Amino acid sequence: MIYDRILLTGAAGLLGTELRKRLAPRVKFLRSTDIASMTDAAPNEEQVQADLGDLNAAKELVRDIDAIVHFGGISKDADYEIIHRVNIIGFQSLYEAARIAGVKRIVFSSSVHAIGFYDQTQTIDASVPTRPDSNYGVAKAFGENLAQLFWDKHGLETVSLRIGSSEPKPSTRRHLMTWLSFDDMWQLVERSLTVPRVGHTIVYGASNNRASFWDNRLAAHLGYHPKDSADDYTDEIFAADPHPNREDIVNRLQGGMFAK
Ligand code: 15L
Repeated sequence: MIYDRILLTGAAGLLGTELRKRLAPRVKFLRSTDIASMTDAAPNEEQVQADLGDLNAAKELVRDIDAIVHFGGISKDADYEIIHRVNIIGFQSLYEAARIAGVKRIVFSSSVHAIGFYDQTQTIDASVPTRPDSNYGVAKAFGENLAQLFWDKHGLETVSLRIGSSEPKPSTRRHLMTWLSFDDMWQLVERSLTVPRVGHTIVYGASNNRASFWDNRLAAHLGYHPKDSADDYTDEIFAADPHPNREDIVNRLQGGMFAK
């Protein structure tokens, strides 16, 4: 990796916990932050409990930081007021604080839900217009746009990871297309912090699943080569759901449930 001092937001979450374990041994200094408390700090890790919605808190968090791995915020759909405070205002505060502090790069956990209204039969790349499926998806699309603005206007680089379903294992028909293993999720973050120049790159976050509705050729410069595959779980998933209703939005749209 080309950065020594990393801020990880959302560090107490499901993916944040995976990232803390993997980032700490590979960097000089890791500052992990979350609104929830954390334990078991690594020797080179500082843990800070903070609310991302506050610009002053964000300014403290980014002090002496080279790159940010931003996995913080609300991770499900919610009322617009909540999403607005945390995922929009909080996001903007973090970028503004990062710009002022001279942070070089941000790896942003965007989501399938920024494009969730595309049909599962369509193959899309990163150049298609966003089609959010929820308040949560609107905030992710906002985040990608803000990242683009900060690159164009201020030279602050971002890799926006449009993460599908990053879970210990795939468990639904949709996951056969959207699943992203934790190892592949880590590979995406590691590549995003290693490649010398990314500008603002949008990449789809899925493992090497045979069924896929995403084309990552526009992000080929990241050198992301997923190793895992949801295909290994096909029998299990078909047995649990032998006759999916094709009319149901969950089985029709890329965003699944969030589009309901
Ligand atoms: C997401 O963006 C959510 O954070 C996660 O909890 C899953 O629901 C995932 O999308 C998904 O759509 O599978």
